[in-house]
Amino acid sequence: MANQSPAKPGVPNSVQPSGTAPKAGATSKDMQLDTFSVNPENEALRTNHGVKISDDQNTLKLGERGPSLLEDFIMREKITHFDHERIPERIVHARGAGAHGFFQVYEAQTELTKAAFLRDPAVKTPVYVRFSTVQGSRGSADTVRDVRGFSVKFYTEEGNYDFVGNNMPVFFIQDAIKFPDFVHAVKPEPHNEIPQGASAHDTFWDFVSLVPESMHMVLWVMSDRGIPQSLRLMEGFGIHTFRLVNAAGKSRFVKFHWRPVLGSYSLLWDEAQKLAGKDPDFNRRDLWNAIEQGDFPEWELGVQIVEEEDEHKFDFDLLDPTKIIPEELVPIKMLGKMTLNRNPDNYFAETEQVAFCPGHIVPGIDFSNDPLLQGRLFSYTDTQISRLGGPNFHQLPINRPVTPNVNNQRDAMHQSSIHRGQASYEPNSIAGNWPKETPAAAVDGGFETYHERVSGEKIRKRSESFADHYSQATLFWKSMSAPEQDHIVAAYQFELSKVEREFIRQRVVDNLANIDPVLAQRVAEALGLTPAAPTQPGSAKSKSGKAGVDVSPSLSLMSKVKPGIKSTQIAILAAKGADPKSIAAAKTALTAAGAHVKVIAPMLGEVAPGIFADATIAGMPSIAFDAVFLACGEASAKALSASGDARHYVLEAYKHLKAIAAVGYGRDVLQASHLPVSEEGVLSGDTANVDAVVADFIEAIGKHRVWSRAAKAASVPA
Ligand code: HDE
Repeated sequence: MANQSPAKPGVPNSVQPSGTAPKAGATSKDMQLDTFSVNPENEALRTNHGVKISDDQNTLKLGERGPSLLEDFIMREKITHFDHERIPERIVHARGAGAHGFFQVYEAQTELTKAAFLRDPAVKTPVYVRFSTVQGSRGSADTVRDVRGFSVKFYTEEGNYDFVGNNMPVFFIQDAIKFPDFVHAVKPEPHNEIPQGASAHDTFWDFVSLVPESMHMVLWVMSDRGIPQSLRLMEGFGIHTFRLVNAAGKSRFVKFHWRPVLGSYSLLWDEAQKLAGKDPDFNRRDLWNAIEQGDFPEWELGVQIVEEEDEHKFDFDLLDPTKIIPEELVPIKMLGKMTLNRNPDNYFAETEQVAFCPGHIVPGIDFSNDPLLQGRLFSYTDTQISRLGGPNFHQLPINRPVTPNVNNQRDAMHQSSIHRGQASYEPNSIAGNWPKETPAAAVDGGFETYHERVSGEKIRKRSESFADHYSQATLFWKSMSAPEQDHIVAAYQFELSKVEREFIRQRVVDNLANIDPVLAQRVAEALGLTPAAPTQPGSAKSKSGKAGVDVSPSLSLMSKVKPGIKSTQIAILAAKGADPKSIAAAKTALTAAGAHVKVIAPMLGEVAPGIFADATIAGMPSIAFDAVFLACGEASAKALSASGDARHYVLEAYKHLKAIAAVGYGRDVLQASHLPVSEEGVLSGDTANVDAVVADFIEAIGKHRVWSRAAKAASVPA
């Protein structure tokens, strides 16, 4: 059947306001994006060239049974466009999720920088953020062990500033020229394109074990930081040392940090692996849902500041991207807060087409000579030229600054501006020499590079000050809590068990001996190996007598747990015959504390008068939740106790160190699962005491995991 045209006569079918934006509080970027959005509502179906289409069901044919006619410009246009709908995915960081929001500085940072967005607490600077994994392709799973990208485009009043960081504060290599080698090694292997979204394979471990500068970063990846529970709950780091420059031209070195307001948490490896199959979109779904539910993710932006004259006071080189500045040596000063409050309207137009580059900076921010950063400044714009099809990618709506971007750059693929005038060069006298340069100034000036004095020989050489590859790895290992150390050991054991060549496994273990003999020994045991004696032992103590620390408690995720249960996900496990009063009481208290509660049952439908299941046991497994509550009547408890899937649900939550609560007959399900009815993190009571049980449950969830249960949980089959 041909479509009936719903078009209103006289309404142009070009740029229409979208259905979702802008709302009250819209930023300048929201309003700019809105002028590009297209809303199909009440519009006639037309060709790309504006002709109304009367039949979108049938190709033009010679007779009802064909053949099809080349003349069919409507079919040809549709198929041709479809044939070209995909663009190359990013060579790294291909899988990502994005969101809109804003950044606001707490107070004017005039002494630190002349950057306008850091000088005025009244200004809300629009941002677009993209989080990503690194190794896997666009369709890979979210919860793999990997580094996460953390990119923020600030649409400032002085042009775009791109923060292009990661969720770990160091990197694998010290010099950009090694990046293609590193990426070739970590990506799926070239002969069979295996494995997807994983570093557990020979080429990765071959490369990193031959490049000891990677050892510190590899340890971070093997730690719980490699499997964040949520994109909303991970820290972000600029990694390199940058400069902030004030209006008087004074420069200071800085390291940038993003700290989630709700704290930082990670998955357990078993959860991460299962989620990769049961919900490969786990992290992006969580980000999307949080924003839709009004749980707007927030991060504080902080800086560690080092005065120019203190550049050489540390045990390591500030230009070496494989090193952190321990917070115990230089504390973080919080500058402001970022809030993500709007999901994108269109994944491709926004998240896929956004193009970041660490070279996009504004007056008041500048680079350091970190050789990894210097290489990145070139790579990012270069890669967009093939990924986004030419040098005009800055004209894509998501990439446009909210300032004008007038200059004499002309033409090229996909030019979408109509540049007026005859003079596209400077100097010119026929157009009054417009557009003109702006001299550098304290306010609203042109960009001026920091006047750094440098001299030296042209040379291809790594600085001696970059040579200690193990001490900070040792510091990281020593700063972990016991469960975190256990997880690191298990991660190395898992990854190396997937490496086919024994000489590579041996080389890794030998490298680990330089970090810590106990770490090396524990990893080696599971691989049937013996570590060699350390050749360049790292030391958590300062080797040079310069500033150093033995242990840095702020490196442990245990120090990041924040009180409260805001935005956690709680499952109420029930079956037909559940106890409606307990469910209602638990729901009310948990929701009031900021959690999101779902009733999970073997089947959809009513589980108690007026209470319906939100999802099934198979559809939303326990790994999708932070805690499990059992509120059963007798019949419900009987059904759950008899169900292997239901008992597995509770056992799995127990194994993953989650808080569990049971009231009334709910305790029978724990017993049927051979679990204790009461111990730390397992709360239970009569239905008359439901409020008290829920209060203890909330406190237990706030601790994130019941670490004291770890040894017992290891024997639970789930
Ligand atoms: Fe990247 N990196 N990178 N990288 N990187 C890319 O740019 C590159 C490095 C990071 O959400 C690419 O647009 C080189 C460090 C993020 O779109 C590419 C070197 C850090 C993203 C590129 C590095 C990062 C990228 C691929 C070594 C943390 C995703 C697609 C000198 C500070 C951005 C693209 C997004 C993406 C090059 C090392 C973070 C090829 C040459 C260190 C978060 O240009």
